[in-house]
Amino acid sequence: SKNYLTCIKTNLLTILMFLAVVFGIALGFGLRQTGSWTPRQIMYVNYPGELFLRMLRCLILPLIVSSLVSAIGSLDIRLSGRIGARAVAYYLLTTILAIILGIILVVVIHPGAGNPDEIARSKKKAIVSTTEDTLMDLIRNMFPPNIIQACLQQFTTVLVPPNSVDNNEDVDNTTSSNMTEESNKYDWNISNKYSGGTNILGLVVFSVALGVTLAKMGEKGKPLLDVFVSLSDAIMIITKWVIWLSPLGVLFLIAAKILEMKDFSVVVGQLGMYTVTVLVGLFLHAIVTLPVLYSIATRSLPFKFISNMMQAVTTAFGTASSSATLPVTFTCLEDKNLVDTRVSRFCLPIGATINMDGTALYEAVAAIFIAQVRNVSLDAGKIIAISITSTAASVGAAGIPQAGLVTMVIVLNAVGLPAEDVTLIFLVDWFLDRFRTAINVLGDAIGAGIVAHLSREDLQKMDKEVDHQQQLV
Ligand code: DAS
Repeated sequence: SKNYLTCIKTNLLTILMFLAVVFGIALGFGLRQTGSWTPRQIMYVNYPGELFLRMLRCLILPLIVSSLVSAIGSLDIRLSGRIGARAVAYYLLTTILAIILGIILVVVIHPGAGNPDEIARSKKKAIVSTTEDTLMDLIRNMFPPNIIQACLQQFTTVLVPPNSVDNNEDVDNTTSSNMTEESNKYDWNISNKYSGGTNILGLVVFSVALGVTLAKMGEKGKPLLDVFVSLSDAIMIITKWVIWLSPLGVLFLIAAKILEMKDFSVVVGQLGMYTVTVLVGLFLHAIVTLPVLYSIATRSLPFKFISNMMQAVTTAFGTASSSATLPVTFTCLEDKNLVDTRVSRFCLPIGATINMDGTALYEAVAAIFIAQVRNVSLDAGKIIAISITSTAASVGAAGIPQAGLVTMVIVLNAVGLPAEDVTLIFLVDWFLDRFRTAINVLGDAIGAGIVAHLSREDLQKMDKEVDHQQQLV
């Protein structure tokens, strides 16, 4: 009954989200009938949505840092170093394979064929960045000069909207800070140096380092680790609140976007192709990448193992939440696939938090799709930046509905795309969330199966030690 309660609660959110999208579209079209809207008026319609987006951005920093530090810090390096190492190696491998698959598909299918007016706009402001510039910038920002300053910068971005001063444009004080008359639209592009996006990457590197350090410190690191664990729980609760607000935010964001949009058929066509791209990617990852890895690692066919997990996969699809599905994932893995509980109890909670192949693939595809729609050219350096930040975004995303949307802002910021462009994919996010969550859970389960198989000698050794201890007593 608890599962069904969660299921209804989560579906309530999805139903609200769906209604918000429908009413947002209706409101947008309704307002368009009343005549043309000035950018300032559009800004007023968009304002509630802007507040919602800033709440999301406010959460990202503590969400990423606390979930990373608490998840990695809890890896009990001493007791199960080898199991932990195998689990983390599997998580990184499958996440990177998912991202590569996603990038190949979104470049080949090219769902976001450039809008004519976007092409004109981007030509005007094309800032040529070469691959090495981006890579140098990326590496430089992995180690921000001062972590505290990076944190403060991130929060000031959220609390005090900066004037979007581009490198080559003076802010014209007569118009409001974010209006640029000649482009005759609300200029969303809050320049990257304010957004703190690149600093988030640096904070991810710092968080992993801190997590590993705390894990190695054992008892001495426990007080600080406990702080991060409770911070992570607290942020998860706040994230849930904000996500409950998302229908309201989405309604106004979509209405404003529709008021602003000119050529519809292009956008609807693009979103359709984008959805197909993500679904094809998730499907291939589920029927090719994961089963092949399982067969290579365990020298056995994956069909029985995967069919035993189907109840968990469908629960994940229904709840759109890896965390809510955990009880079912445990049952399927331990009772049906007979995976050693020492491995499942270790891998599943951490996997549900940091191993999200579906989300990683989705973030990479979405970022490149938005760049295509904006007709922003992405050089190899930016593609690498998207890969790294998509990994970080999937690791940092909580196992709750629409978590991938919250951390999407990191990926967009890292390549200088306006965070507000998340609205382009709101229409389909609640739908795709189910599929990527199902893949996340399948990936966690297959990971636990592989790690258990590869660790059987270690587990037998642990058993012998325990028996030996018992004989001594
Ligand atoms: N819904 C998240 C999960 O539970 C995934 C996501 O939002 O991307 O895995």
